[in-house]
Amino acid sequence: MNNTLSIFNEIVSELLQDEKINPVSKHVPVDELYETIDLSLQEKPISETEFKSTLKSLVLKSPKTATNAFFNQLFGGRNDKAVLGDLLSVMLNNSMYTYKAAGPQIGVEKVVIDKVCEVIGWGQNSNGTVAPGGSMTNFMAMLMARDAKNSRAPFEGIQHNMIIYTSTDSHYSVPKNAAFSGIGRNNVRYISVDSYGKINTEELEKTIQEDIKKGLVPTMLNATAGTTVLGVFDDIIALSTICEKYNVWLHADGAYCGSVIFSTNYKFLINGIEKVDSFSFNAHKMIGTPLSCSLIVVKDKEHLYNSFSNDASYLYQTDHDEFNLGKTSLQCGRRNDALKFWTLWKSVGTEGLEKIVDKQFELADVARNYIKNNSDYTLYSFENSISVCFNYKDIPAKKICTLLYENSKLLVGYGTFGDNEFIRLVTINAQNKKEDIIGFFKVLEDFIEYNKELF
Ligand code: ABU
Repeated sequence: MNNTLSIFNEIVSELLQDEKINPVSKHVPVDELYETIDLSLQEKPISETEFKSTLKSLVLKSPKTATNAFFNQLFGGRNDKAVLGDLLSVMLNNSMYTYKAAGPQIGVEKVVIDKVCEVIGWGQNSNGTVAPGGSMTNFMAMLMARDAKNSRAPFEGIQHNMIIYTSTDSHYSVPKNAAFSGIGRNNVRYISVDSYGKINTEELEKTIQEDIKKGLVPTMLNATAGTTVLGVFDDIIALSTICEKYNVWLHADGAYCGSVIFSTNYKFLINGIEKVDSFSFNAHKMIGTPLSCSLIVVKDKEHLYNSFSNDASYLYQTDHDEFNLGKTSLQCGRRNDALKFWTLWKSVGTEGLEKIVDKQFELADVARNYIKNNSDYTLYSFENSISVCFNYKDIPAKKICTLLYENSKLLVGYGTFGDNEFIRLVTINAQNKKEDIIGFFKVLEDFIEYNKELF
């Protein structure tokens, strides 16, 4: 193992050096992938030297997500204390279903979940768990909503036409989860959004009333705290009033921006979060832990047991079920994804998490101001969002993003809102500085200036 760890250190040192010189890995076109890196598997073992050199090649040619040139998705950067926690979780290889198999690691997850519930303002009756990503925590919410509506559903299957409500700008996991849960994709109602991208509450209420008249069963509303494109927050307080009135489970999908709960300045964006039935957020997004670390918390922990607990005499062989986390999780075998969040939180404190969140909004302000002060740009997104959406010189966004990628300059994506397609710059890497954001625009402008023939 020590020898292998020294290979790990050697490769990682080289990667860290390389990231400084080449913040974007050279683009490997799909049709050249297998010629560029030897990924083949063969019958016989290979030498240590060949093994190491292949691994290095693989690592150095993979997209770099921790540098100041990665803005493509809703994560980025590298937090050393969180990486340490994740590496230790791999080394320990505990499985989180029982206290017997994970011991103090169970305490780590429980402390993280309890602290999140405390930050929300919930008491002892709340609880939560960790799952491999926002799609999965949203799925857990839908299953709990289904079972809360009809406690026979987990035993007999869906008996009624249950209906799910979500906005047109919500995450794509909602229809997938409706299919997985047996509720069905056709039973998802997509409610339109206003000019800022927030779900229309009047249309929502009207749709619920129409469904009730048809004898359908309104079951869950999926609210969004940070839509994937514009980074907009639905109005939780208004939605909670509607959900209470019609007995609809309210889930807040905060995968992208739910971490604003840690910020005194920005938690107003999810005012009323204590009123929801369930809330999920990804620490691997705004908090900056390595992938993946998605948390779901519920106001009433009974729902977790009702939907996810199952006896298994070969597994649960000790008492104290509160510490046998398999009773409340989606998976059976499950790594400790809470440890990376805990190591970070332990080292920087809640104040440190607040700084991480606030920095992203500061960087977004830098980007928005740059755009507003330069007439070559058009801005499409709004204040209090870490998604900065824009076009440059009316050049199609897709064309700019694709050429920047293929020429190994920057990784950034594009999105749409209404009839507009634009570049989406996500300032989620709190390790970036103001200069990195200005640098992003300079790289983009220079690339277009010196490659006019491509545009
Ligand atoms: N849930 C991941 C969303 C990815 C993206 O919008 O970039």
